Amino acid sequence: MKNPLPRVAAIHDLSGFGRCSLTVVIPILSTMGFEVCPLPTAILSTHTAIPGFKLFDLTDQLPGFIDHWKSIGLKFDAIYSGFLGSVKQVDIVTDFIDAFKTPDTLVVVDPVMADFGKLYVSMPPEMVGEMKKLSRKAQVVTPNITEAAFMLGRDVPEALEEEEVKDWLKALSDLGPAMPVITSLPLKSSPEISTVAAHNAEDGRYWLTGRPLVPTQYHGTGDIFSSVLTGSLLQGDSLPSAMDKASQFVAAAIRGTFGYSGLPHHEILLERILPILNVGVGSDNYTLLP
Ligand code: PXL
Repeated sequence: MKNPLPRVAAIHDLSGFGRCSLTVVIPILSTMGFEVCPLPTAILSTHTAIPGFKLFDLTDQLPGFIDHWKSIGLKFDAIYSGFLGSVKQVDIVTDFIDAFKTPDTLVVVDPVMADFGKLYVSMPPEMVGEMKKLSRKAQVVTPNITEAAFMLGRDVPEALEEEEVKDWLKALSDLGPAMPVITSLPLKSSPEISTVAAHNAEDGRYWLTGRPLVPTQYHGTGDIFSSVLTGSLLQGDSLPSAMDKASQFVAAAIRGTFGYSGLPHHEILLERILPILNVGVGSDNYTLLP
């Protein structure tokens, strides 16, 4: 019998504290109606922005887990990868995609490795080339502007003109993924907006959306964005609708957290906002880049 719920293989780390990766991927995709099968890449005490974090790398365990999944004939409607525990895991995830992808499988690679112009502390510089390699396997990639710059070998820009945004997206799609989506994009014409831009190489169109910037930074918002985007695409939404829903949800999550004082670790109060994924966020608000 066909699985009554679409199934997602979620290849991310499990951080015990700090609401990121699997602790946001699972609740978001479950709330959106999907069965999530986590393939943990590493187990951490907290995400790597909290000093003193402990990381247990699961590289050597992954092949055995994957072989077992193969032996029981598991099938996936989507494969969605994020934070990897080692450079070696790129080949493992590549093999996983080759083994489990069918013509109907959505493959999303979030090349989690950097933000605000810098690699995360656990990331070796070789991860940049490796994530670029992995992106070739995906239909959708979701780098933030720092990750996009690193993957393209460009400087992290202060701000971009709309024409330049198109060039960045085209360059990313030339690496392989038909649908690159860049988050936290600084747009010259809208400095007060946290902009998201996307391209669909299959129809040649470019899309923009965004929400007003809130003067603070939270961890895990990229993971929240990519998870909602993945869920929305699996629900059948178009690329601009899906990126807009994800942008709206991240904005709602930030606003639902920002009003509180005394939250020392800059994490999103996800559980307060999850139910709106079921009632639907507001109407679409995206524009076509001419
Ligand atoms: O949110 C991205 C992310 C995921 N997983 C771990 C991280 C980070 C960002 O810092 O440290 C472990």
